[in-house]
Amino acid sequence: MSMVAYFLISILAIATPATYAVQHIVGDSSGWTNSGDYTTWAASKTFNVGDTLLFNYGSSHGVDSLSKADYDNCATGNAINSYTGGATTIKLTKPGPMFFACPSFGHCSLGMKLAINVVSQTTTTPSSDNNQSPPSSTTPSTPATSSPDGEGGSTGGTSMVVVGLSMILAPMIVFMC
Ligand SMILES: [Cu+2]
Repeated sequence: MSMVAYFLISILAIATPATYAVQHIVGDSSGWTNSGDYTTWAASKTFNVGDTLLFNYGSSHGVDSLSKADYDNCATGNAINSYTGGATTIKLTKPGPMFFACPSFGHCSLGMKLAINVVSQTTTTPSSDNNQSPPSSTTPSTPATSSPDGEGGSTGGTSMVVVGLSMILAPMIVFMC
């Protein structure tokens, strides 16, 4: 039973970092309103790739995904995406900045706008792979230069077989005696 528990805990410990995702409720319990301060709200959060944003709002509001320029100018006419319905979930699929505002007239100017920066939890993994690539590309040249020693390698292999056989045979001889 304890082995099973240990096994399950081991799996969880391995699986958890990969599947760990947070749902950020914009504005927390206050939701997405024209009296919120989303700069302060976002400043206290870390937004990772794989996390989600949940906007909860009343029927007089909406959520537009905007470019930075349109966000800065509260110009919601060119929205990348527009969402309505009172509960909008947006998955953070890639690292980088994201900008949102309410398209209702005047709401963005009142502060109903949100800018976040999405960061990748796996940023260090690709760079370490890149670090490993150059050594692996130089590795094939090493056997190429040592190929003239191939005969020495084969005799080494033969002696290894002899050693291996003697290691098997010696106990057999001892056993038979
Ligand atoms: Cu609004």
